[in-house]
Amino acid sequence: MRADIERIVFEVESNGICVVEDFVPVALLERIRQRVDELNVSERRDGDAFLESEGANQRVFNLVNKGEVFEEIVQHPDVMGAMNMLLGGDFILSGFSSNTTGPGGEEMMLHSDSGYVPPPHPEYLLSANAIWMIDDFTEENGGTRYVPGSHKHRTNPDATKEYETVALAGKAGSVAFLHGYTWHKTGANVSRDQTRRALFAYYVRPFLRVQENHIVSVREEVWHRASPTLRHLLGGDLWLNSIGFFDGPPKAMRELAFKRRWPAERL
Ligand SMILES: O=C(O)CCC(=O)C(=O)O
Repeated sequence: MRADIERIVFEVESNGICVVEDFVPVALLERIRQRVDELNVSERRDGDAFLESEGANQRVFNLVNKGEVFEEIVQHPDVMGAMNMLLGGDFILSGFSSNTTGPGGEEMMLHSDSGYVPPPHPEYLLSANAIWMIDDFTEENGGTRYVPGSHKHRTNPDATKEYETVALAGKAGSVAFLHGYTWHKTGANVSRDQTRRALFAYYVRPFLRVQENHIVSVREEVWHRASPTLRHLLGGDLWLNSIGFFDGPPKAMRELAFKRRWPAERL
């Protein structure tokens, strides 16, 4: 589907969140489910699993490195279109993880995805999340909860206070776009037998330090087949010709700078 990017941006900026239903075609949803399930099983089996709530909740990090379906969807054109408008025309991937909640899964600490930047946060947006709902999100199964209007505060929640949250409910196959200053958390999974699988594709302005160090942790095979968009998302490009050097600027740039500094007669 082609989403209405301007509506998404308007709602995220006004309400701190926008849910787009029927975003993910059924066949794609099945491929995502299958790979998330495989990873949940294999990381537990290999003793590598990141578990919370005594194993009721499970995260899988660095998804770009763990399945071609994730390489594909992290650069989904409609997500790119929305992020482009939200994040000032350029952005990179900070992290891409799944979070599966199971019965007994506890709620997370309330936070915003820009909480590590000293408040007050700038008026412009620093980060945004695309939440891929792989199962229905409900009040019972640990659907994400958020504080409506909190993105306007441009600061972090006070950990000593209680805030009223609402459940981000939505059908499997929806994608929710979350403003990077919206206070939110994983909900408690109080269901008897429901699992909630979700993906969190977290994008930031290109001058921020990223959560996952893709330059180091993404396999060469993935880099080799990456599209220009994916390479850019993984931090493989220079930003403003000055951020992201590898042993200084590329040779062509050095020569250019050298010529500028030393007029032709002195070369
Ligand atoms: O699992 C969820 O619903 C929320 C996860 C979250 O808040 C995060 O990854 O920052």
